[in-house]
Amino acid sequence: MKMLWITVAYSIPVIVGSPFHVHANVLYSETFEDGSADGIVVDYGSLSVGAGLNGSTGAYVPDNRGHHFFTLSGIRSDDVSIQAEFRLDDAGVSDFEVYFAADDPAVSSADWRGLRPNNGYFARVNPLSSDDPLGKITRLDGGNGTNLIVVPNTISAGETHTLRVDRVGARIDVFLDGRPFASAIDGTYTAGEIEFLIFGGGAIDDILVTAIPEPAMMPAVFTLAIVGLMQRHG
Ligand SMILES: [Ca+2]
Ligand SMILES: [Ca+2]
Repeated sequence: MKMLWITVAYSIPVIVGSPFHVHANVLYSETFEDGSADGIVVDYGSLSVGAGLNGSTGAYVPDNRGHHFFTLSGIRSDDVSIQAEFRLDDAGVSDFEVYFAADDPAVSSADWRGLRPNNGYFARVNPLSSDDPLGKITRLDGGNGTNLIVVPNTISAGETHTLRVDRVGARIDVFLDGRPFASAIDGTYTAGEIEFLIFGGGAIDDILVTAIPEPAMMPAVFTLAIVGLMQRHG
């Protein structure tokens, strides 16, 4: 009887994560279609809900071409997938960065650098023609950046793209328009905030953060196989 109980207990998470509850793992979602940027704290700059990307009616749009930082309030960044559509408008200087496992200095500053996280990571993608033409996954330690990987950028200003960062344990995988863009292994920071930077004008839309199931919850088939073996030999 005890072995049957184990079977039920370890199978439940898999049943819950089945297509019957496809939205159970959404931690944050914002399409800006309701005209309101919900759950967002602007750390630096000023953004408003404006014309959407890909024909939608709302997106988050910087009010000028300077630096803009914002945080998804209270959303965890361990074992998550962070996705957003973006468009950059300045072919020469634009940046788009997704920060994760990042701290929030929470210190007022007249300079955008004073509000950038001191510790954590960011994934960056820029127009190919920009002054910083490399895509990166960078770790920040006390404000100092160490590039974990640099890759060539492929995008142009004025285009809409999707950046996705998957962070599970120490593994970081970045996808551009669904294709692998850059990957790194670094477990220095595992917890912290999710923040976005946009510079040089543009727009951000369809932000989606989903929890990636813990690897221990994945192998239900193996659990059942092991229990089956236990029962067979029991
Ligand atoms: Ca909204
Ligand atoms: Ca939208």
